[in-house]
Amino acid sequence: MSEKLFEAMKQSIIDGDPDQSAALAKQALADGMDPLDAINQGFVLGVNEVGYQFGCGEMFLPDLVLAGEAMKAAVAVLEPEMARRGTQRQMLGKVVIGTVEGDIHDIGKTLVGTMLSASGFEVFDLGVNVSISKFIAKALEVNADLIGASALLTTTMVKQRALIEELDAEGLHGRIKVMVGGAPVTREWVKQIRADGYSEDAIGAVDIAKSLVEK
Ligand code: B12
Repeated sequence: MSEKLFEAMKQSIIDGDPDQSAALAKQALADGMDPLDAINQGFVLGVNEVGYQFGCGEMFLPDLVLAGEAMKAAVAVLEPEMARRGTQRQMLGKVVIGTVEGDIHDIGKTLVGTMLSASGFEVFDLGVNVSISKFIAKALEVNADLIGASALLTTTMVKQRALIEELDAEGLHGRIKVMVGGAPVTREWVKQIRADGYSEDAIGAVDIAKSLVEK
């Protein structure tokens, strides 16, 4: 039965239909489905398909915009349940998270923030298009353990490196650890820029964050 629902979820994103994606998200919750399964096995497949077709020149910017809106509508329905399911309530650490300057993709970053906060981290989400100075100022203000920097464009990934270089220059790297993520980020890149942690999804981000605060 879930297979049919997952397929409909994928299709609602490809169709760029926020009413349909939100309705399917509500149906998933009513059926008792884990909201993360709905995201990872349903909606994200649609987003990947649209991204692929956009890359091939078979879909265009308006399709990307609509797919993004449909994805956000579904996530908005699922997020409260994701947060509610987070059982661990002790404070694990503080994380400042945001999408780097020049980049306005926020769906993945917000998911990571939600999962971290559901898992017991105190999360300060600075939104999108976040400058390096803003990341660092907030991290110092709240005495953060970690900064999470998201980048979805090959042109903005370089800001992740610049953030680490600035923390190094100010003697703060070590006290404040950096985890990075976003579709174009590879392990090779993570090694190259000497980031402290990386994950390709929101569940992995929680594991990485936990291991970094324990170190
Ligand atoms: C939706 C979308 C948009 C929407 C964004 C809406 C929004 N509010 O976010 C809009 C329409 C605005 C958009 C705009 C653009 N986009 Co766009 N977009 C996408 C698309 C289809 C999906 C992204 C997404 O939401 N994925 C779903 C989430 C759940 O996945 P995620 O973001 O990867 O996040 C997960 C992981 O990466 C990880 N993660 C993410 N962040 C972090 C952070 C940390 C710390 C950690 C540990 C983990 C982590 O965990 C997340 C959860 O599992 C992608 C294609 C793709 N498959 O990625 C293209 C894509 C990213 N876009 C692309 C492009 C080119 C653009 C534009 C430049 C188009 C244009 N000509 O204007 C603009 C750029 C605007 C800007 N300055 O930022 C390209 C990038 C190519 C490249 N290599 O640089 C892509 C890959 C499409 C393609 N195939 O060409 N886009």
